[in-house]
Amino acid sequence: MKKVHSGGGWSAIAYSYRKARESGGVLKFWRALRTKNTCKTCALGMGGQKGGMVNELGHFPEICKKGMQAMAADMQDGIPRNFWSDNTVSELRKLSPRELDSMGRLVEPLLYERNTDKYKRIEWKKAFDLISEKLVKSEADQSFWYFSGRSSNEAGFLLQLFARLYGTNNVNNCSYYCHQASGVALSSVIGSGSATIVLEDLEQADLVFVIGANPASNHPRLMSSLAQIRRKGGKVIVVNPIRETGLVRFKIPSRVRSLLFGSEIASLYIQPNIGGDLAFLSGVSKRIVELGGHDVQFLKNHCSGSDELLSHLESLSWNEIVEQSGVSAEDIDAVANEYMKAKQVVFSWAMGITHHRRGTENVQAIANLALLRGMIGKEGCGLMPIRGHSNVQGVGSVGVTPQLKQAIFDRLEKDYELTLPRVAGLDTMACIEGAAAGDLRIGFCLGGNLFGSNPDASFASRSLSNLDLLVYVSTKLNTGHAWGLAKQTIILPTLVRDEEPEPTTQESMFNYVRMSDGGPARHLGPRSEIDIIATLAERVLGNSTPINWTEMRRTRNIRDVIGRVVPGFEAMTSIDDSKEEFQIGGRTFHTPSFNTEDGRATLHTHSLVSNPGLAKNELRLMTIRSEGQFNTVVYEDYDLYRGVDRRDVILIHPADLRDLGIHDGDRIAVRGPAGTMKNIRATAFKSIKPTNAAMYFPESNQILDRGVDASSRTPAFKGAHIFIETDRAI
Ligand SMILES: Nc1nc2c(c(=O)[nH]1)N[C@H]1C(S)=C(S)[C@@H](COP(=O)(O)OP(=O)(O)OC[C@H]3O[C@@H](n4cnc5c(=O)[nH]c(N)nc54)[C@H](O)[C@@H]3O)O[C@H]1N2
Ligand SMILES: Nc1nc2c(c(=O)[nH]1)N[C@H]1C(S)=C(S)[C@@H](COP(=O)(O)OP(=O)(O)OC[C@H]3O[C@@H](n4cnc5c(=O)[nH]c(N)nc54)[C@H](O)[C@@H]3O)O[C@H]1N2
Ligand SMILES: [Mo]
Repeated sequence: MKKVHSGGGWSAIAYSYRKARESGGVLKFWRALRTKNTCKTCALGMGGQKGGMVNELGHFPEICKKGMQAMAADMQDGIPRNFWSDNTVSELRKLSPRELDSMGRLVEPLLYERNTDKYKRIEWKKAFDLISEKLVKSEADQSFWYFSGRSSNEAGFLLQLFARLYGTNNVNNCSYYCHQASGVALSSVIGSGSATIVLEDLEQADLVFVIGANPASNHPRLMSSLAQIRRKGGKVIVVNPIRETGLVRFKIPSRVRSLLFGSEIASLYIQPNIGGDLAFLSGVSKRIVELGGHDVQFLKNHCSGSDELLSHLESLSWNEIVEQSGVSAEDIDAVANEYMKAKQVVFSWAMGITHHRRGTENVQAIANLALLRGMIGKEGCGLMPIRGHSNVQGVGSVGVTPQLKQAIFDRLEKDYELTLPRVAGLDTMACIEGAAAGDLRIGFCLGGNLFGSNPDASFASRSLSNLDLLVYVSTKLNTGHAWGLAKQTIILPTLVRDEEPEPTTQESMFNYVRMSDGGPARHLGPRSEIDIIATLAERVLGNSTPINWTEMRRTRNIRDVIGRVVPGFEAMTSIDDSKEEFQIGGRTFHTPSFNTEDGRATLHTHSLVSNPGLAKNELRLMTIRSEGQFNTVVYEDYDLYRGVDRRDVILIHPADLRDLGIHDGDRIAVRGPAGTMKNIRATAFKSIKPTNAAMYFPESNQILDRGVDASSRTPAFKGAHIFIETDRAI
């Protein structure tokens, strides 16, 4: 497949046009995109009350191919009735993630029972009967509740409240496999777990670091901000083991000049080894201090731990830094010099930083670098984790975490006279391990693909198969519905955001809360998430609990409770009348006074543990997203920007192929810590740093082990070591 020379551009536009035609006509598609609903894909956020494809600063059109892909997929026909009688689960298992998604929308409740090997269609009433009877008979702490980040604040809040009043804190969301390390690290530094900036700050910056993230594919609208910064003479430093085409050059579809000629993105492109960031970031910090570029006054007035950090940096040896990061001392010096020249600096990062055993420390090291020059707590600079799902931050804010924030807990107990459980709840990995150990019997998944998002796929499948009952509230089929099956598995079909009968709200990664109007359902059959949750709660708990679940069917009533109990969400109580979207208070810092007890930011020191080097045939492996997928949902098999036209590949530098004695296109086996994948196509990829390799998530999850970052419990999806085996290829 021919590799394109820039991201975005005409190919993105032509693609969008094709998707529009497929989904029933360009006009119909355009109208769907322009409704007052929040974009369904990434957490950069757009749409809502300002209209579809509009950002919080009012810019239009904000074009994103991902949003279009998601919309077109939701506009598919329903899965035909005879599909379920014609196909067994064994047959579903033969389908790829792309094939499963393109079967269409789920429109009827389905029941799978292990002895049958088939899903059968059931009535809603039967589904609710089965689930509520099982819940009533079981121990609450033998259940767990997993949430993806697509659902609304209202659905997230209501379901976690139901789970807790039912009696368990085993409540968690996909963030535990995503940005949890960022949340834990940021809280340890500034006492608040999300971005410290708003979109306007980003656009004012004169230097932006993009570390371990590929926004050209995964957050395309961020590219217009980066291009804009470059156009005004600012700089962008990219840190990534892969030279990603779209981070080198990107054609912004909504800007004529950029569309014709392309915009340069990276002014400096640093390629560390996978997992080399901690050493690299420590190296840049060390160099800043050597050059006297640190802000002594800021450290003295606004930070704790600076003496320890400065002496620790001094003690690090340059040999160690260079060897462990894979970045030369000259390159580190160049980065330090750029940083010292800049006045307003934003640090952004994503999964290349968090998906490691030292993910939390990686994020703390980014914060150290920022604090050394006083780049948190003033306009135009700060920290920006580039978050995943469109409402992953929102569900976390409103309480979808094992432990509720103390303020939410207290207000629910005092103001609403509720008694909430006190036993510590389980995070996502603990739920999978708990199910495997037989401690958990029931699972309930509000969206997502819990099976597909797990490392060590065969363990995940075995673990879920131990459950008596697993409920999926889903919009479309995914691999979880074929491989993540309990003794009884029920799929409840649900409406997507722009089909909700009542308004809902979502929170972007800039802590901005938007409101979606919802809209007409495209299919008869699916029910709204709120309706499903309220019905179950009514049946299991009844309206005698202090919460009246029947009233909670009105999303406005849920917003009222959220506004009263969740700190920073006060404006929720009036949003139905005012329609005013809002910035959550107390999270963005334009003065250096932080949410910690003493108002100071904390610097952390990190030891560099020397790594043993690579054995023969051994490479470092990262698992990544292609341009044509959204997590476990694959829309296209090709990866346009990387020039790869299939997914059963491992991307390896040509120099490594030579050392391994193999050729581009050869079939090999890849042995990882939890398994071996055979019949993988070795693919020459000169954009990756030698000794590093990449495979696609979720297919490669079968070879990854369950190792997690100790502080945040985020799996090391990008921290595996693998062996290339040529003798067991097929
Ligand atoms: N189109 C699309 N958009 C998405 C998603 C999607 O699947 N598809 N998913 C959404 C979600 S939930 C998320 S969390 C985000 C994910 O967004 P990203 O984090 O951007 O996605 P990834 O592909 O997992 O990895 C990003 C980059 O990390 C680099 N990388 C890997 N290991 C390392 C390392 O050790 N160090 C450094 N410096 N870099 C490394 C890879 O080369 C890759 O370019 O995107 C969201 N948006
Ligand atoms: N190896 C490896 N593994 C990874 C990663 C990696 O980079 N490498 N990334 C990790 C990350 S960052 C994440 S976030 C997780 C992804 O974790 P998840 O969020 O669990 O997975 P998704 O694939 O996004 O879930 C897709 C499904 O959500 C359902 N859905 C879509 N819209 C809606 C809706 O509006 N409501 C409801 N109820 N359901 C809906 C559809 O049925 C769809 O099939 O995977 C993690 N796993
Ligand atoms: Mo994510």
